Amino acid sequence: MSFSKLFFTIFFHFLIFSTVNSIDDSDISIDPNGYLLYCPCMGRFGNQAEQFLGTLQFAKSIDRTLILPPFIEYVDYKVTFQPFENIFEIDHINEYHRVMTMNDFLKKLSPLIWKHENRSITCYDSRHFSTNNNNKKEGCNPFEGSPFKEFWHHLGVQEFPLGSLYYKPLHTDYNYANDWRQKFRNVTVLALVGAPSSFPTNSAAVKLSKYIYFTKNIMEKANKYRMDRGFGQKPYLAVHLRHGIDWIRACELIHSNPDLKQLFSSQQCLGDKDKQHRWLNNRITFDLCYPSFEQIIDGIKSSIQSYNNQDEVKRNEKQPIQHIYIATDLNNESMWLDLNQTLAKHFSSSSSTLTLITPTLTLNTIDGTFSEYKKPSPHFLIDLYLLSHSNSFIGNCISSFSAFITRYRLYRLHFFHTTHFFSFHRPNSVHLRDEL
Ligand SMILES: Nc1nc2c(ncn2[C@@H]2O[C@H](COP(=O)(O)OP(=O)(O)OP(=O)(O)O)[C@@H](O)[C@H]2O)c(=O)[nH]1
Ligand SMILES: [Mg+2]
Repeated sequence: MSFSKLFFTIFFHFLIFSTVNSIDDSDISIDPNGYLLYCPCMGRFGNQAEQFLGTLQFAKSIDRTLILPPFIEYVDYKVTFQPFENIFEIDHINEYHRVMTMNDFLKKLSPLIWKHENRSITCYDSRHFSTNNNNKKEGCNPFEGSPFKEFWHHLGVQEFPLGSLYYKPLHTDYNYANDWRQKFRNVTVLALVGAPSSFPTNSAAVKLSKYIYFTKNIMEKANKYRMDRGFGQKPYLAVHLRHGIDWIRACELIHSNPDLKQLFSSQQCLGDKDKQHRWLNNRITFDLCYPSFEQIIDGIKSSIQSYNNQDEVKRNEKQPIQHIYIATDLNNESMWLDLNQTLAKHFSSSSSTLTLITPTLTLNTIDGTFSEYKKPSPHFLIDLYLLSHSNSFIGNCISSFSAFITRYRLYRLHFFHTTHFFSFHRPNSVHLRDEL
């Protein structure tokens, strides 16, 4: 073949290949059952992640493609957005139900099926914000309040010309699926002002955690951080300590409501109405929310002992845990020094030493020495990943951030025996294991 012939053959192939590719990209089919779009406008990551599961279950029950919203994050009190697909893999979620990224929807579908003039907004009933009766505007008022306004503006939506649709008296619950299908059969893109899921969500939705996979990007960042902090390849206990001032204030609710049966994500420990949860009558105690220093020490001691007492560890087939990773909403260095000192006393008879890895200090129990880690504290997603994948974990029964980790460990990784909570012992009689 002459050079010019070869050149044209290659050029031709390139032309065909690139054309096919571009056809593939733009050839996006439209779901005849329509789409579900919503603002994850309630709470921070833990709440949004839990309501995502309820919403996914709901989207399947009404048989619409779910458009994946970004996660809303508050950085220095400013609303910011993290595309869903930057955090979690969408292919695995697609195994359960049809989903698409917000980006794809806005770029490829919105110009076809969600043009400006076709947009309506849906809510349960009129939402009023103004305290002044004369200013009360009927409707979903989707731009009222934060992060509502920022969310729709982020999508490039300034207006819903078709106005508000109400779903009252229905509920955003899969048991009402048929009514939803009927009622909104003519609405191609059902845009909801908030997540169509309760919080906390139902126990069937909790199990959808098995479709949650972190992206390679998050995994690599977390593993790099782990190497940087000197415990790459080492087994570790990860603890989630919530003790910031806002958290303590939230825990105070328990003192003022002694009969409280549910608070935030307490169902991860105390169960819901599910028959399997026979410890339902357990009351919420302050210690579950805000464990004392002694309870933190007890939790760490018993988790390490139960891991290191395994036969495989004793036979040297598995390394013992010698690293404790502390993820927290408040980096309290004096507390880390106290923890290190107290753990040193408790573990003085064992031959091994412990290393505590906190956001800014790495401490050693053998001689109380510590070094400073001068780089920025980890982003909460790094903490989330490292807590989720730790060899042993201790969480907070009330925290929805902990609840993400608990669900992920139980339903995705099947880490039952190494998932613990501060100040709480799951009764042995109740084992979720059978259903995993
Ligand atoms: N980096 C980091 N941030 C955390 C940790 N725990 C909590 N946070 C931050 O605090 C937020 C907690 O909010 P949620 O995710 O809703 O969890 P929650 O436990 O229900 O807390 P509240 O919203 O305060 O009720 C997270 O989104 C993080 O920004 C942690 O261990 N590490
Ligand atoms: Mg929360």
